Amino acid sequence: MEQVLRGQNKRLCSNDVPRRSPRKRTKMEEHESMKEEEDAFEGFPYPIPWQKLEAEGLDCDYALLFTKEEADNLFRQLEEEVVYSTGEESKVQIFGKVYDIPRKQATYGNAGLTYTYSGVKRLACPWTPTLEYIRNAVTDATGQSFNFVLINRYKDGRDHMGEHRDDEKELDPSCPIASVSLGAARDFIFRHRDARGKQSSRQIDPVKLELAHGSLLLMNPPTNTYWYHSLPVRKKVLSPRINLTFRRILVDIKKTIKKENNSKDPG
Ligand SMILES: O=C(O)CCC(=O)C(=O)O
Repeated sequence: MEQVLRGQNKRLCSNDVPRRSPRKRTKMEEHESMKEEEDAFEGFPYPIPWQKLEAEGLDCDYALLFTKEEADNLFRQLEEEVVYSTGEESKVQIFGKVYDIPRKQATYGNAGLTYTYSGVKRLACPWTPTLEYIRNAVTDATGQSFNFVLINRYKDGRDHMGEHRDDEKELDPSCPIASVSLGAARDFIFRHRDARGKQSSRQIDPVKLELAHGSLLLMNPPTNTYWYHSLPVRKKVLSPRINLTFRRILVDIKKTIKKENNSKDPG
């Protein structure tokens, strides 16, 4: 299960990725850092050292966005600020049957936005200061804007997420999905749509990576057309993890214009 990384051919592992460091650097470190910046993926406005992850129809970028200290603080702040769904909103519908989800979820974003997945419509709560801070850091690093975030909290390695694609019609298909991870490192697995199940039509190796504390994974188009992803159970993981997937929901332009016209003073 190997992934091809831009410019090198090595397995992606969270320890390989240099972090942004606030402490004073030695001359050698400065030199290394300048080299890293030169090697950084051109096209992203903030030159963090991205690693490319590619396979047939899969195009992802991975980097450590936050230092450990920053990531620890952000995790703590989110634990205070985020209010997770309860009742109907904390369930999913699969083939008409309603199930409790094996984790906690919350949705935040621009006013009035909704997102429907697994048969349940979710309304965005207003951005909190910490969510805005993280969203802005992701925008600085990628040049992409986001109007919505889905938050998943896994209390330990028993909480998980099954195989799925983020391919809902409401999502802007040209925008990557930006996944920020805080807390326990967890395995993340991509599986090609033609290589799922016993009756699969092709033999394509799954792509595995570990999502580290403070990391950012960009799932670029067309990844979510061809590849399913999951966060499997890992019983050895005893501590919590928060994952934030920043998305761009398509806003219905016609509805917005109609609303604006209706609210205009006729005089
Ligand atoms: O927690 C994760 O890393 C997975 C999140 C995910 O798959 C999703 O939000 O669609």
